[in-house]
Amino acid sequence: MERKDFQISASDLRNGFVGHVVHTMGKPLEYSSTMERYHALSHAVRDQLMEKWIDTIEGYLDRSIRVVCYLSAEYLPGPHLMNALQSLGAIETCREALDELGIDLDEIAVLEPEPGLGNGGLGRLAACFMDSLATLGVTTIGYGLRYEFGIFRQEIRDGWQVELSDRWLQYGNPWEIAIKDTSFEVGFGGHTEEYIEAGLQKWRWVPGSKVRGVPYDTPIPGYENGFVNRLRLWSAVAMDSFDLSEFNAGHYTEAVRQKVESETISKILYPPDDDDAGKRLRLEQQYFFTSCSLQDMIRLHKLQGKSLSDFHQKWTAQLNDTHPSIGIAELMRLLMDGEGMGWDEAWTITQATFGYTNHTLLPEALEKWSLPLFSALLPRHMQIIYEINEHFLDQMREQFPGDTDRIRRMSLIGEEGDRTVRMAHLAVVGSKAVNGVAELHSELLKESTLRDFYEAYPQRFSNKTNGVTPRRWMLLAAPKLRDLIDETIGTAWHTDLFELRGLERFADDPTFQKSWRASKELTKENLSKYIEATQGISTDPQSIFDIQVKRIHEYKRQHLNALHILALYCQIKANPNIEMPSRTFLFGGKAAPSYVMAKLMIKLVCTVGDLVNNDPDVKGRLKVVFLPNYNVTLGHRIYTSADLSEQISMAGKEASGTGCMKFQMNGGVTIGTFDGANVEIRKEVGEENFFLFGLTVQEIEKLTEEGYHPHNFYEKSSLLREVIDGLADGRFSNGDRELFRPLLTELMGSDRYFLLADFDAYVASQRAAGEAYTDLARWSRMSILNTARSGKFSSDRTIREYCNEIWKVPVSALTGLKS
Ligand code: 26Q
Repeated sequence: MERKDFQISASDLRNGFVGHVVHTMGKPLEYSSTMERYHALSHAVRDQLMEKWIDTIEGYLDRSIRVVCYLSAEYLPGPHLMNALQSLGAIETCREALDELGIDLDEIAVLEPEPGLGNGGLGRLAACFMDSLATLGVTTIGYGLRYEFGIFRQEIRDGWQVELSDRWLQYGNPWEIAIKDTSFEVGFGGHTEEYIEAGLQKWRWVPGSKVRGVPYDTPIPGYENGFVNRLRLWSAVAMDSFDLSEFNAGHYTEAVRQKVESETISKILYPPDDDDAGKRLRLEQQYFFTSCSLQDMIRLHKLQGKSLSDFHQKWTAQLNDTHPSIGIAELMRLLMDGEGMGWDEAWTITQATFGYTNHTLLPEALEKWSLPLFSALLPRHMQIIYEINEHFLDQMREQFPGDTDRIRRMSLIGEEGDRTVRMAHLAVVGSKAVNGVAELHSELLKESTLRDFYEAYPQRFSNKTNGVTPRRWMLLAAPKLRDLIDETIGTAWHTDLFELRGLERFADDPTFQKSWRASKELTKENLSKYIEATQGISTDPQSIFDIQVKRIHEYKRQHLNALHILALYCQIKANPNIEMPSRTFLFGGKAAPSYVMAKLMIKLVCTVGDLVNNDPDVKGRLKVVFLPNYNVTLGHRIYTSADLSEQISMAGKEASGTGCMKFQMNGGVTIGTFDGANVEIRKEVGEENFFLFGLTVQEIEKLTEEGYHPHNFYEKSSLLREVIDGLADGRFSNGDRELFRPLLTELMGSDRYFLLADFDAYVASQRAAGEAYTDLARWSRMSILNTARSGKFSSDRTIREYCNEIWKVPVSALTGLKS
């Protein structure tokens, strides 16, 4: 790849913008609405990416380039406009261009609805990876689903979560291009048939119905390098032939019903729930996008005039969790039934194509499909999976003779209770590489969840610690911090985050510390204004901003955080003049709609907020705010405003976590458990710059073996008793004793997530953090060192590891180009 001059002039951008207002939106500039201006500007910026985008198509057809295909059911890219402008090095140019027309860029940019095509960490990780892949100049296609309705919009009414539909495509999406003449058919149901061709026994699948997949492409620009990849999301449309036969038979309403039904496949993103009704559709979605993606890869492969025997030389496909792992059986089917390849060759190619990333240790979260559902929907794939299983188990019997228990545990088919297809087992068996997402997680995978597989194929396993893109999470989200760092150490850190080490020598410099604090205070003030405007709650930017944002889940223990706030409140009530640094506690995150306990945790946080925000004794020392509808857009404000980052999951439960890295990069200091990526953050920043507390995985194991009795911890801690008793007797909830009973029953009963065991240690660690904060110079040093030592957590480092060790593709040496 050669260096390109991509500097855009203000007049080019202005002409492009005005041109689109007139020619695309059909309005004179003076009568155009802000939304129309957003669309016109997006088109003008997209135009600037188009030629570079077309260049990367050559890579798909260039025999010497291996293409990375990232297969993910979720993507959370965040708003495109400002990111695209930034990648072109044109934010200020654009501001200038619009200024002359009397138009404010920021007013336009806030109108962009973000594509909420994911639930949380896994979807956001896919988006960070796409940014790094483009920035490193790696030819990539990100494949996924174009959900018409993304993750629900969250409102909080009377402290309870309410879900509203997300109509993100309502006003059209200027960032996508539908490629309607490249589409694929995807079958469902029906039966399989055996037949003989040229003396060979073969199988064909006769599906009961078919759907057409149409790709919608979104450009993914690299940072200031003139390289643009594509995100290709599939949308389901009814097959024409469907309607025809029914129309001809005079069944008009039946034809329309079938059309509507087939198009529901890409309608809605599912939350991670146990909702039975959604199960079948979710499997349909997974198969639909995976099949379209593999058919697309085969089409592109053939376009080069190459034999399919080289498929794995040209393509490498990464499975983002098991959601696309049906692709292993689908590639086998396409190669054998479609291309006439024999089993052994098809299996060699399939295994050499896929890599599998695991994102969870919780055995109950490993994907399983009921066998009757699976074989009704995908009968040919069921046959193929049985055959893979036969070959695999034969091999295991040879490797572990007589160990029938092991064979039963490893089978792709689960036989306990209702029979199931175990997707994680399929993913491991059908891939060349398997990885976890943080060191601890990868170790625990080998020791527990995937232990048998590790013993069978040790060389397949590795760790790839997650990372996040500093382009969005630092440069875009905190422009003032960026300026300060640029002035201090230059700009190389934008594409080589280890360069931030250069800040270490300023960690104790009083002038630099002052600028550092000023930059953080500015973002805190902005967030305070936002909170005042949206929630009507005043917060003090001088107080400690102590923030926990992530999906709401018992293992993440937002309720432990709430218990600590209640403990501080009790201390104030007992002694209203007690000395205590002022704290603002911010929470954000969505609960799965059917997860009753998670919804009660939100209610708990809001109840604690009502209590402490309005009690005159508190004298503003505590503020608690639940920020509704936490998403990427809100994340920009939040990650840059934290003093303390709450990463308090029960040890061994959070595979990695990535929010922790966004806080750290922006100078947030972590209070956290020995879990996920926390372990590595602490190692990088040094133990004196991290507030560690709580039981380790081994200590929890030991306690469990000895018998864990939460009541013992309740008895031992007077502060804990006061908080628990207060919740039970309704003291914190206007006398309502019933409200939090389910929560208390869990905590005092089994306490599966060891909140009570960790409570005292958490309170002590919080006290230490509060003390550190009151020493301005000490805290500033900690904050600066957290940023300076965050280099490891750039997704550029993660992607380099995947490229070198799994995908075997070269990364471009180009970094930080500015023409
Ligand atoms: C499953 C079945 C039915 C419907 C939905 C799902 C489903 C959807 C999303 C299951 C899981 C997810 C998402 C999981 C996820 O986000 N995991 C997180 O991945 C991050 C990136 O690796 C890690 O940092 C987090 O630790 C991990 O929890």
